[in-house]
Amino acid sequence: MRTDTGQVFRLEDYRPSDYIIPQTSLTFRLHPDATSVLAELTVARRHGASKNAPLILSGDGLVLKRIELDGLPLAASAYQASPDQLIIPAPPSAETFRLTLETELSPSTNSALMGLFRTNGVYCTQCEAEGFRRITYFLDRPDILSVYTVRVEAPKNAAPLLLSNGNRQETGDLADGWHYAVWHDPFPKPSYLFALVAGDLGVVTDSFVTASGRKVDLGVYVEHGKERFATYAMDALKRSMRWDEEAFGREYDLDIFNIVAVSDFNMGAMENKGLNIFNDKYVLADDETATDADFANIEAIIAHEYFHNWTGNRITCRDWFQLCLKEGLTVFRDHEFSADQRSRPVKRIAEVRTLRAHQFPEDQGPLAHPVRPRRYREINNFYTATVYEKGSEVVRMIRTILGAEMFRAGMDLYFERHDGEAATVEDFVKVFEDVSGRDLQQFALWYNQAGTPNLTVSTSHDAAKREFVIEIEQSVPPTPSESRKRLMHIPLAFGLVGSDGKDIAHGGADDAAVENGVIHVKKRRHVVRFSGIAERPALSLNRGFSAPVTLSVEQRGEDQFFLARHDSDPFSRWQSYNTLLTEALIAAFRDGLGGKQPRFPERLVELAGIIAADEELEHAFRALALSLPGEADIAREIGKNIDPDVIFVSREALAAAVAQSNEHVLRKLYGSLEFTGRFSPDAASAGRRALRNMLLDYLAILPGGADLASRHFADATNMTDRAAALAILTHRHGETEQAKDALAAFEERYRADPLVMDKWLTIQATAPGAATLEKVRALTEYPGFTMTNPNRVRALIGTFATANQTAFNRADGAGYDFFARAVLEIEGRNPQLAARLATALRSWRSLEPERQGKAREALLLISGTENLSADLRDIVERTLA
Ligand code: B3K
Ligand code: ZN
Repeated sequence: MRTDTGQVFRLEDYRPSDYIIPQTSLTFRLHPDATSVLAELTVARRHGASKNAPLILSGDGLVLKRIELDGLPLAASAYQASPDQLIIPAPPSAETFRLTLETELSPSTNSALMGLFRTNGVYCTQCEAEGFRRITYFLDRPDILSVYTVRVEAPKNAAPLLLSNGNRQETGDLADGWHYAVWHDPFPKPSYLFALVAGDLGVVTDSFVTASGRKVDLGVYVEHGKERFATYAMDALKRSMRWDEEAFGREYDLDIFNIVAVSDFNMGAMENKGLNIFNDKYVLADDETATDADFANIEAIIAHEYFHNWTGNRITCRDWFQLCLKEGLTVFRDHEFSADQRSRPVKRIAEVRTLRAHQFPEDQGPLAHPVRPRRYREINNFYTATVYEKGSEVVRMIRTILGAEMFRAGMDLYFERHDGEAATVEDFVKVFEDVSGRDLQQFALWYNQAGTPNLTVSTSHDAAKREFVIEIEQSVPPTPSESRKRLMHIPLAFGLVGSDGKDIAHGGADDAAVENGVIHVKKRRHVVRFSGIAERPALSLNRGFSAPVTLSVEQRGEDQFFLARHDSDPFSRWQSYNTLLTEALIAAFRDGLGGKQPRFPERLVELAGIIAADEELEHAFRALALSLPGEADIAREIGKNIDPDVIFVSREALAAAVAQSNEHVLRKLYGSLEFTGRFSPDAASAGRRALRNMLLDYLAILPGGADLASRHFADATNMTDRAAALAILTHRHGETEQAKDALAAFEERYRADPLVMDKWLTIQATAPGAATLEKVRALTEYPGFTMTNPNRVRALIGTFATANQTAFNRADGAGYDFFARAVLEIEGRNPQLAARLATALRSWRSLEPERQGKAREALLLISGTENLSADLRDIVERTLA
């Protein structure tokens, strides 16, 4: 269905609808290609709306079978129905009336995975953002809150399980082997939160008693036989429910909470009220099939969707421009949850790495948009790192500015004031202004202005005056459709670190803009003077990554080394070392362009060994510190004229230098971290594995490396170690028999498990070097691969384009061409998936000229295709603009 009208939606055009739909009753008679949907809508004229206002409902590819008003068939002249719209020009003049609609759907041919579709024989829905209109005509917008009653009818043998939102009211048998269930959700909700699942699934059940003593029945539904893989998800759910009570005072509100795992899904998961639907990748796990990263993702996503019950469902968004109101906030909440369940500093470092890897390039490229966009053509293309991740950072900054207690008071007020409403970003900011008495208007620019602010910082110390001065200058680069930027309020946590490694208790700044260890930068140029500072301190800035900015700090290398060892803020300690590594890699890149061999400062290389062996640091922290900036990170820092091959060589040279000069330490540590006890996915055990696998990555460079990795693979007792060894073998020693044997053994063992085979696909797709393209092309023919399943596509094509700098960016352009054709093939079936994949080309302008030309050709190949979906056209045209 092509519904690209080229229409642009604008924030300033928002106006309430003339009608509302207080009650919605739906009856589904399920059939693979002829499902009938009967919608009985109670429609009311909104207070103050004109009696002459037409009723205009949205559809998407619908077939209308029947229409009645207040129980009487409607004359053909009294309405206009097209697949995409239903208009009743002159609805009854009564304040309320009943509209009955019957539509017919074909779930089994719905390959876009929006609306009602089938996956592995299971009926399943996805309505966010605008999928409900593929089920029935409706006021399909988030500010229309309705109470839903849903009756599902299906043959008992094909679909013994019938689920929808809310509480189950009634079940019973029907003629001809059919049965039914009636669900009622007492909480008014927008249509995007509607869900239905019907099929034959296994279940893990449990229960949870809320803080006020109500018992909630919990279910995690998975394919039969996979129940034992769902226990971790269930455990994560219960921990999330408890945590939201403790951290935010939020209790669950229905008698039932269900999670269903399905194998064809466009995203990670969906927070439908009382019935979360998940990509099975984020539910199923055990030590044999899931890595530590998988466990952490499952925990985070289970939590995220559960937390939406309050931030998203009880309080929803007035319109889709406000998406960050639920997404940024809920990401912030799941980050805090994971930080509490695991190691806070390690979690923070990982978050910042992700933000920089995904959000920074978005903010610095053609797809840049504010956390709250002002216009869109296709809302599905705005479920972005900016809305989610930067949106979360903005919430974190509010907490930094207000302090934890005041922040909590603001959240309490938000829940109290807006429960049951469709709210806006302004409403959210206002609660914090109201509880704190602060003016957050300048701060609110973070929602409205795109681009990553840069701070240029210099310092000076006057020993005679015992004065230390910091000068900070802010600038926000221009982004598409915003060439001039306003000055922002940037909260910068900082410390002045003395030569003993302790923070200096300075006499205070001369400045009201410095509060509790935070400099509030609000002007273009900000000078802070500290008095009573006898010796020159090292400046530790943006501690904990208090603001999502880039820093250009004029800093002595000496200070950076010192902070890397002694900063009391663990994030900043990691940051200092990472900055040193990045600078060295950029220098090596420049040498490489000039044909010179890369050389690295000895101190930097030695520090890797010192950090690796520092028993005072957590294992996971050490693993993160030792993990060199990725090729894409380096490219982003260089910014333009990128030659990915030269970056690759520089990075490899640094890795080799670290391995060679620290061989003894790394080997010893590698040996000592071997673990033979029972597997546990907890953070400490995962950290130990992460460090050992990181050490293996270095040791594999040295003579005998292939044998060592091959032994590691053979001895592995869990998926984390097995997958790590396989990746290292394949990436570093791909041509060896050991690598080939390991890939074959892995395939032999996991052939029947598509989620595990996704790792096998990804490992091969991310092997560096031009030759990988042919490998990937060949793997598209692998029997376990299919272009119809989003997980398979992301595992092979997606990672090839986003995590293989050298092969994707092959100088001859063959990587781009292959990718563009794959995107077009996918687009015919699933526009949303294709559009998401296509964003992999967003940084094309930072490449060197030849590659730029080739990438542009690939983009033009896509944009020149006729009849492109709105989703893909929007991405490609903005990318080219
Ligand atoms: N709200 C969903 C994402 C919906 C994406 C629609 N294109 C999952 C989440 O963020 O929790
Ligand atoms: Zn979300």
